[in-house]
Amino acid sequence: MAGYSTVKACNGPLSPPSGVVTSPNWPNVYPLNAECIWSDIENATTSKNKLLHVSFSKFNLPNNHSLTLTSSVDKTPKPKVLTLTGSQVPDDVIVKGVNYTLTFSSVEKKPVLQSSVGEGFVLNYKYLECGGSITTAKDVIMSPDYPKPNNKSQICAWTIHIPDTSNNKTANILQFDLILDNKNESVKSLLEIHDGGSINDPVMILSRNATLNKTRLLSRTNKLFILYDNTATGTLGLIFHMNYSTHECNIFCDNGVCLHKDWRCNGINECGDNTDEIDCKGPGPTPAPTPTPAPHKGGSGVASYWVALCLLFGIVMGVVGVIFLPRIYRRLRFRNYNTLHEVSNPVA
Ligand SMILES: [Ca+2]
Repeated sequence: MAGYSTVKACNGPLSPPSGVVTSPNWPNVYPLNAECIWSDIENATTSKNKLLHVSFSKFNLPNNHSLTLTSSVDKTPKPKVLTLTGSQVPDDVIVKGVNYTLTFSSVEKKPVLQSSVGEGFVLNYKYLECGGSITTAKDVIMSPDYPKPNNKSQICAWTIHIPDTSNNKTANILQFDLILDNKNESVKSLLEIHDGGSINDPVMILSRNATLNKTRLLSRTNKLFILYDNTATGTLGLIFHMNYSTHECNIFCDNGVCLHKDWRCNGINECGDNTDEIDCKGPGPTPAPTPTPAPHKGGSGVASYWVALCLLFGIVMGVVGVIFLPRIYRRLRFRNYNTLHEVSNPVA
């Protein structure tokens, strides 16, 4: 079967500052029995810890195939290992370490009756100057050198992933305030907050200058992704701090996203599956009052129509009465007299 093919030249470097790694033969299916390694070209003994951001735009591997990211941390001989598999696109990963290695394997570990391959993967990686992966329930994220302005060309990224609740009826989401501390509008840093665990999730806030403060915001899930990019040349960076805490959610869209109260029946599909816009009766959105008086007006229109019809009928009947009734009366009367006359004649 196809399982005997081998893949050469699928190894490569993880060169800074950024790059794309795909499964071999992408966008076509990858071969079975392939093993590919991409590694950080720096010498692990001389390089310092650095941050690596990994995100996926495609990911689909059957459970017996996998992608593994390993990294070492200074003074720790055992490398950190993260193994990814399955059909769900993983959240972004931000790791701090040295000597990064990515390994893709479609080698069957156990004999299987019929081997199958998945769609493969498309991975984007970027080395960062600052940031991290945060899992605490409450914290503050700050711009580099806070509260001083940042004048270095830096890219930072953070993932926040707060713990789940212990019960199934509620979920934890993030409540946060974003405060921009320098009011200089010439600042050109880019600050993005994505509503989810990946840079590919929807942008919740995007700021390119220091004119935007946002408070009491709620995320859809228990994850946020924050990107700070100060690589625009010749400008001081944005100074910001972002406080977040854990907020409990107990109403959900059908897809499991927390349904915020102000999402109901506002004409916008915020849930993603439109759950917030179904069963919208009652007070409803602004268009609702307009049709309500319309049938009422229609009703009075029908009433006035009947009044007019009755009046017209009355007038017609009046005319008919005035013109024809005397004639009919006279004719009837005459006939009666005739009859009487006829009857009375013999008597007379
Ligand atoms: Ca809505």
